[in-house]
Amino acid sequence: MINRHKIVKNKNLEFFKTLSFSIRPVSGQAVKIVPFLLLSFLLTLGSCGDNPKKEEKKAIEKPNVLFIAIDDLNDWVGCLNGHPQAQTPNIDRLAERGTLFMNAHTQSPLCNPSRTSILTGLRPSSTGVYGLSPWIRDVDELKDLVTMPQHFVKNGYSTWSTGKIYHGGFGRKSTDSEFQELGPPSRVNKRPPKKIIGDTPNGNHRLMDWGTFGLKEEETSDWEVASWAVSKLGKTGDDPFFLSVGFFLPHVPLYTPPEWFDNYPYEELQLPPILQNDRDDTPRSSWYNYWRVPEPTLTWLRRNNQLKPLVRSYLAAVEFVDHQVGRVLRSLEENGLSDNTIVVLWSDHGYHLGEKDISGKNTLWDPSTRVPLIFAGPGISQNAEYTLPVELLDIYPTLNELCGLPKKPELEGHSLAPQLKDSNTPRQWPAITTHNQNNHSIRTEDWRYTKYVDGSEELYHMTEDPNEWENLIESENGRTVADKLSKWLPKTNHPPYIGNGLRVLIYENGKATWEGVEIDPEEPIPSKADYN
Ligand SMILES: [Ca+2]
Ligand SMILES: [Ca+2]
Repeated sequence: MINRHKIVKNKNLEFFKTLSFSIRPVSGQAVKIVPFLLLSFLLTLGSCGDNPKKEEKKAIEKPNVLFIAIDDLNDWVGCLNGHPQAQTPNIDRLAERGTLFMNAHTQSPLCNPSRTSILTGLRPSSTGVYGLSPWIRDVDELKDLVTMPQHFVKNGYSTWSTGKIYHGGFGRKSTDSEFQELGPPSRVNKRPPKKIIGDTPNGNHRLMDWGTFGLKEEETSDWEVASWAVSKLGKTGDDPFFLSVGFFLPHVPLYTPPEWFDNYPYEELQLPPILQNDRDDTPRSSWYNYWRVPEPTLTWLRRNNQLKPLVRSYLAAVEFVDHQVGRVLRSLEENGLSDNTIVVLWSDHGYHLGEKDISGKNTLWDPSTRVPLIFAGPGISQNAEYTLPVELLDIYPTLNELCGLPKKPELEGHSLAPQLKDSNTPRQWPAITTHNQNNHSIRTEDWRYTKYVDGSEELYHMTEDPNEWENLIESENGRTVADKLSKWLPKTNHPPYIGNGLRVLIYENGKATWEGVEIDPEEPIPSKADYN
């Protein structure tokens, strides 16, 4: 069993981590798409899935799907042991009545590319979607992809969605056809009169805030989202349904009602494991995907006494969102739907709260890549844990198989149905996380091997060093292990779409360009920059 924090009870170590944020407002200007290679195989996706006739559909017993997404939730979940104080009784209960993946990883440590990958079933390196844009329907090469909910509609399901499923407002325009019915979106309903933590680096982003003020549960967006889902579950109709419910917390700003902070008094608060000078053995290019981001570095958090408030606010937000998940799961139960509904719960990526000198995401280490993934429902083993690496990319083919939908061979993940039946079933693939073009990380049970676009590398022994503190690439056997793992590096490295450029790294001729601005080779790394 993986337990990054268990090993780290050494008193000399500092504990922490940071929150995650992933949505930046998309600028008003139209997204400019630069068409690159035409992947004709992607276009063939549009022709898949015949609509079964009504009578045939009734003859096939199809389970419903409750698809629960949580934004920026790392492994600080009770059943994942990511933080000793994390309290998530409802998610833990769901894990007990299903199969919990202890080693699930995102395909990209950022909202838009991760969600695009989950919902299209394709890797970021295959689609070229790496940044906070584009929306797939704005790209000629991708606009005809049949996403997971569309595949369900084609096969007789009613599809409803509320909250954040695609990134930002993607898929929610009246002209979009991602879902048949939409509930309330995710948003920040109520803010304090001014930011609680004061000005933050790199533009004082308004989402970059946390803490408590007079906020009531009913005033939060996640409460609205859960309430809409609860009401839908009370009137589901005859067709099988695919209901997606996307929660926003623990994405920043971490605003939850004051009572949710009670379980985490400062005197007892445990910080995550942090090693002084941990980044000394990581390459400069490991910073390139985190060059000028609104999420504060550890340096800033310490200087401004914000590390503890951040950890506390994150834990409170995790417990709050768990409570909303519980409301939805209770409604499923009360409406007699639990026995015929596959529940899948996932987060789009993790979040650092101080580890590796940063807060936020955008990295290729476990705090950014490891996520909760739970399946429960008919035919799924109960109280089971699966320990080998799996990918969020696997959700689409898994649901296809569990619901008896036509296979889509072009999907790049692998169905987890055999592992859901028997959690001892082996699996031969590692989990692969990509951030921007040609930065990949390969995660096996024992190892993490990362290769950045400039050729620099990292290697960690995950079972002996779960905090990824010692880069073994220069060690005696490091080369041999790395060479063996490098066979998994994706061969396709689709160029990025420029779009609004947010969180897009371009690397050409030895020069790195972050969000359209070239990185000066002399510029200090973010944790040592003046603004921090
Ligand atoms: Ca996210
Ligand atoms: Ca280190």
